Amino acid sequence: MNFDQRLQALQQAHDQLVTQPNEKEALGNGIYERYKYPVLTAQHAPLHWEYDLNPETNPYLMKRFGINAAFNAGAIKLDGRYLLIVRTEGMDRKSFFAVAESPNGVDNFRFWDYPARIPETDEPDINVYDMRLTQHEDGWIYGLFCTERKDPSAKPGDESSAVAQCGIVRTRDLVEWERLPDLKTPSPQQRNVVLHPEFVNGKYALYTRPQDGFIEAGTGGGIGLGFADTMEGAVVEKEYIVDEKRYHTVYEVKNGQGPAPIRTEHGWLHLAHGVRNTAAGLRYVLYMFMTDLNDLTKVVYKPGGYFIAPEGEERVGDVSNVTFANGWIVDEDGTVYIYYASSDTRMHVATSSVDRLLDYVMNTPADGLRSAASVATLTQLIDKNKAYFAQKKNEVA
Ligand code: M1P
Repeated sequence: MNFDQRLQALQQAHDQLVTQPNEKEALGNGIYERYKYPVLTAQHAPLHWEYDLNPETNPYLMKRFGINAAFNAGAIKLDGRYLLIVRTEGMDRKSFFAVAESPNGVDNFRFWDYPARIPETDEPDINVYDMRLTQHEDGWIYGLFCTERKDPSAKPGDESSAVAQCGIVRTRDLVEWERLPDLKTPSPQQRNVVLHPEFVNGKYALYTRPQDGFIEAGTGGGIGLGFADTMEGAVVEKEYIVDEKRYHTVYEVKNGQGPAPIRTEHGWLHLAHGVRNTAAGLRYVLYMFMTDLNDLTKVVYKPGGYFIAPEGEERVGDVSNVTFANGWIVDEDGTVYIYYASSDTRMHVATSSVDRLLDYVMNTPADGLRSAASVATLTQLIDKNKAYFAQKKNEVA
């Protein structure tokens, strides 16, 4: 195959992938429907990112800058376009942000021509990832993300220890980005920090995830909430734990807020991830809860167990057995597009509606925290169903 033939074949394969119509699963679980194909993968990266397309300087048409994964995307709808700000990871392991756009939210996602150009602070970021976008009532769109740098106190020879903190940018259009100082909190490290969309008593409210070390939440952990007077040098003096990690649950090791919560008439709907330990390593699943409209520290509903867990091919990837979500979009008609990543490798979508998510969160039994409580909950449901069918039978007789 010569250069031109190879280029044509690559273009054809790329076009086919990017324009592949997606299909909603037929039955689902009543809460949401998954879609058949991932919405974004490393293979969605434009050819002009990965290849030097000049036959004189790249006669073998080989990859010059390989993309390894496209995952953990923040999401927003702007001017009728569904936009994801994707954690795009090169083969060199560095993540960067890139925007992908779709006309309908479920397929035809295409990356913009250039990755996002995120300015740095005086202390350069080594790795950046997992941006949460919040359209704040102050008029700005904020992007809060994890900025990772080598731990200055790492012992000689330790090339793994890192410090994770919350980087902050703001924009109006996802094209021009203004970098603000990193968030300051009382915790040694932070990941999964998310800005609440409304002021609370005139202050910015931020969900945090206090943690002692880079991986371990340690004595920290739980989803915290703190308040800052400004985002131009944001400082959270105190973190209130809203949703703590707990023994023998799907969030026993650590948890973290997903995207910014959705305001509903009953309360704020939250999507989060929870992590448990297994003999095969950590397992990341998504779960939901609701907080009080007037008191963000108060969890008013919390269904037991997971909302989305990795299934089928989703179970395998660079970091297997992981689902992670930091973006969702609510449409004008109440449809909710839940963007979730699987195994630190690719992006998927599941759709639901605000009404269905409210029903799920408000009417699903809570985790009873003991096997006997699960049996009691199940028995109650079976009794209810039996009584219902007995009554129907009587009505017919
Ligand atoms: O590898 C799974 C996830 O691990 C981290 O999440 P958390 O801080 O909650 O443990 C992040 O690196 C995340 O990007 C990644 O998907």
